[in-house]
Amino acid sequence: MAAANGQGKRSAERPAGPRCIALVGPFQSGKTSLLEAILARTGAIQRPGTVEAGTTVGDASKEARDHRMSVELTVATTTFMDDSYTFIDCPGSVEFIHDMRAVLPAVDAAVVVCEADERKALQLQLIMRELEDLGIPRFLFLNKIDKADAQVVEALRILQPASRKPLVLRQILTMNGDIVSGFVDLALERAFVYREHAASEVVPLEGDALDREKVARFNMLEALADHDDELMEQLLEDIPPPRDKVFEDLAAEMRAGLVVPVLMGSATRTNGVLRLLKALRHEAPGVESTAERLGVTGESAAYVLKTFNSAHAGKMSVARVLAGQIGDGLTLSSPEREAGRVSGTFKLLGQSAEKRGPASAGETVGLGKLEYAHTGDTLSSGKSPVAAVAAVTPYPPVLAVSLAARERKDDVKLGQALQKLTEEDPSLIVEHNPEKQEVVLWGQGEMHLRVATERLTDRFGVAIVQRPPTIGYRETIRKSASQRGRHKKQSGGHGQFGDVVLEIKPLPRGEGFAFEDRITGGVVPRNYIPAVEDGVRDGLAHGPLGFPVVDVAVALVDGSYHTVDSSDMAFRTAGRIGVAEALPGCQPVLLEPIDLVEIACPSDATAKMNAILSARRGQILGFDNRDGWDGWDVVRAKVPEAEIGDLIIEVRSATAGVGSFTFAFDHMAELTGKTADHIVAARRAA
Ligand SMILES: Nc1nc2c(ncn2[C@@H]2O[C@H](COP(=O)(O)OP(=O)(O)OP(=O)(O)O)[C@@H](O)[C@H]2O)c(=O)[nH]1
Ligand SMILES: [Mg+2]
Repeated sequence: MAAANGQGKRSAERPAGPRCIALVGPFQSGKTSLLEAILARTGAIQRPGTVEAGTTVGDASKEARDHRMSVELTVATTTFMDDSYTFIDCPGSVEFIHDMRAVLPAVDAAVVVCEADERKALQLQLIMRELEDLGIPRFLFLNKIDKADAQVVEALRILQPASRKPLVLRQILTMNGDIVSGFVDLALERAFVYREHAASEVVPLEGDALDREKVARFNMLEALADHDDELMEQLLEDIPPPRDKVFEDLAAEMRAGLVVPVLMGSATRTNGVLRLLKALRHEAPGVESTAERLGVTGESAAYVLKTFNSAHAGKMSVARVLAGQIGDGLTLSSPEREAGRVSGTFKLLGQSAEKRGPASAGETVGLGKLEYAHTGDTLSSGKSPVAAVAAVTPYPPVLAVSLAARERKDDVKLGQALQKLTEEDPSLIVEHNPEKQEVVLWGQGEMHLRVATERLTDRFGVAIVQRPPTIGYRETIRKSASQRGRHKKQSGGHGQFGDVVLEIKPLPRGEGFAFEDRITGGVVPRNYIPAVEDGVRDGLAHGPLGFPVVDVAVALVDGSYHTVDSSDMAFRTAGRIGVAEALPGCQPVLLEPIDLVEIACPSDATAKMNAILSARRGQILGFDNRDGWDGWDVVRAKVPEAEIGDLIIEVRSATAGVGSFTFAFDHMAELTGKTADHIVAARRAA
């Protein structure tokens, strides 16, 4: 990984070739607006659209427009000063974070778009950690400076705790009264005034701005000198370092992930965008470094960072070529499977896809019709597939909804649509539950599921009905009983006769079901006994409270038979009748599933989590420091499954959106009183 040693590569040379840059950052920080500004500035579009008017290249889907937020990533390739750049605008909402996580391994660098907003600092921390852990070089772009009332120094105080590496200011702002009017570039030592939607204009650096520049520049150089002894000496001896050396250090230390340069501007006014592009041009690493970071082997390799299914164009795999050349007609394989034959190579600009020739190392393109390719695959065209360069597992889902097609005839269509949705977004999971006869869609939160269900209707034309998923209640008994079950029917010729005596008793929790044959003297012939057991199981499938009965032992102790009229069927019926008649007298009691829940949250929210869990009948087990996460805790509790349903909504709202949890079935527990009565009554009514 590149992060360890910044002293190694000191080359300030500009890497040649196409780049792939992720735009990431907290919710609503202005990533999609920044992409728009970049595309306008580089001439890929005539003039920038706005998120408000729904005219941006990003967020072009109906769902994104409706909700005014990114609900999936946008890929856009443009050219800046003769180099090709593909920008990937990632959604900021934690519910859609998988799109970002799947992209990160393949990018050369990330631009973290953020605001000087204390409330978003934790979200920023989560994103910075992903980048730090993967060793992705990163810039911070402090956005919305047109409305910031705080000074940049103040902004740094808010933002620094989110990063484990020092944030290094590259610019300071100049003001005209209360309004930001321009900036000073600390590396160039040059002052600029902003012009809306146009390149900034150079102005003399003088007066108060010059004084502030001196201080800020010294701070920047000091941060760089921490990794460069020569620069440190120059600073100590008051020798002004040569400009080239400063740029060289900025580039080398950024590429090595030792520092995080902070640039600033306003996406909606296209301010600071050219500076950002120039920094990317000179400082962001190229595909060679990225391939090295990923340990790419082999002559051709491409990483699939997203999969789209569009109604007209079919399946499209967005891939970054990491080595070699990839284009039409090539058959690609991952280590697991053959992915298919490329049919169409496309340059992407949001929803528009333009056919083009083969793509070479560094380029990010759409590849058509790779039927068996998945997001996250490492594909290659050689005889033996190259090893996977990354494995991105989605976070476990936290919220579920039970779905059905409104009309039976759409059942198959619903299944196909769900398959397409999960192919595009592996953080959605479909669970078929035969016992409850329902299809359950699991996702990362309310909006995530909402967008998925909207797509089922809007994109795939399946009208659906939704309800909360069924909870797996059971029932058991507290008392033993002995019961005769008799089935006798005399209708015309052949009759039916089965007669059994059953002893039913409770078993310890979790033991399920046991059947015992205690027949002596052949009063029930051996060959009918399996049928009796089947009948007993039939009887236990629906207990007196309406749920499957568990943790019971049933013994067949006596009975009788008829040489002509007895049959498997008759004995099965007798077994069922015996159980059904016995259970109401055995003090049936409801059992509910209890899960072990672990909430990860910032420590100052731990007390709130305890309160939330207690209010949900949770039994708090305690809390610990979260391993490797300063200032975070993990709270553990045993919580009824019925109370976990919308837990994520409360957890997020109490943690500025950053809290999360995992859960796993732990045990079944008896439930009595009003809550139990309600559940039984609801079951009867259904
Ligand atoms: N004043 C001001 N508003 C901005 C700026 N950049 C973005 N916005 C506004 O911030 C809101 C969110 O902008 P987006 O570009 O959608 O932000 P985003 O980061 O893509 O949002 P998500 O992808 O949903 O996380 C919109 O209302 C934008 O108009 C800026 O520089 N200045
Ligand atoms: Mg966006």
